[in-house]
Amino acid sequence: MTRLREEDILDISDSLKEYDQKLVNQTGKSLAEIAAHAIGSSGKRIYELHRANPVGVVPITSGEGIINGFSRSVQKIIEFMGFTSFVTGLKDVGGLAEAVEKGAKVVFLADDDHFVAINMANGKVVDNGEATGKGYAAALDLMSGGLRDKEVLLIGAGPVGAGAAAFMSAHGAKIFVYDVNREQAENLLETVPGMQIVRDFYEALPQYKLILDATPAAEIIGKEYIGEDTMIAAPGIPLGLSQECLPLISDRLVHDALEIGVATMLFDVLT
Ligand code: 2YC
Repeated sequence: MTRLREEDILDISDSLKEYDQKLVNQTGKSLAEIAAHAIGSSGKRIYELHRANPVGVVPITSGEGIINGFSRSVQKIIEFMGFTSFVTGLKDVGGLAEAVEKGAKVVFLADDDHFVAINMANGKVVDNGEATGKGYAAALDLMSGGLRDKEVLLIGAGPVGAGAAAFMSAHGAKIFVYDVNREQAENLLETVPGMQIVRDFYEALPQYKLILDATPAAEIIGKEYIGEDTMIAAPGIPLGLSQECLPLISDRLVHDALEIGVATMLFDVLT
């Protein structure tokens, strides 16, 4: 799974307001509304029910260790959603104990292999990959005016792609999936009825206006594939579009390093 770099998350905390406005301009909905749409619930209801319960974020030193700014970015996104949140002073086991002692109802923590939100009250665990996939699919659903009966190219059949496929299938999209690892795409077919596998990526790519790029592959989509009605939701880090695409697609591309995934994790783990 991709490991974020400090530079990927450097300015998240200071730009949440403008990012939220950008999402409203692109999808008609705010970050919180996209997260609520992703899990099919009302953000207001979740907020009313749970805003009093603090959310703890625990820095984890295992594996490649702390990413500067990661815990703080997660905490700021949660705070932006209107919830009380804090980064624990201690790390690892001490941090988890501190979060519980401070009455955290939900705890966020990530090592190199898993990034989860845990509901301490009922034991629910939400994984960042699946939540991110659902959140981005929800954003594409809103940006496109609704995915029902529309063809979508899903690139990547890992945890993020699986989360996206579940949402898009439930919303009536015709999903065509490509994964460089064909077996992974075939495995996903078993849980997503009606989805079809794409054999040749570059032969298929020009045929799709709606694309969900759930891969960590960089620069796989060049500007020759961007039409004036192409819309791309790209949770994958690094971004799959080459730099030359950005001026052509700017307001029809949804892409961030943490925001949509964390917002969806929070609402999902509280419902
Ligand atoms: O600072 C810390 O607590 C580190 N242990 C955090 C490591 C996060 C590693 N995972 C990632 O960078 C990304 C996630 C944001 C989603 C998938 N990989």
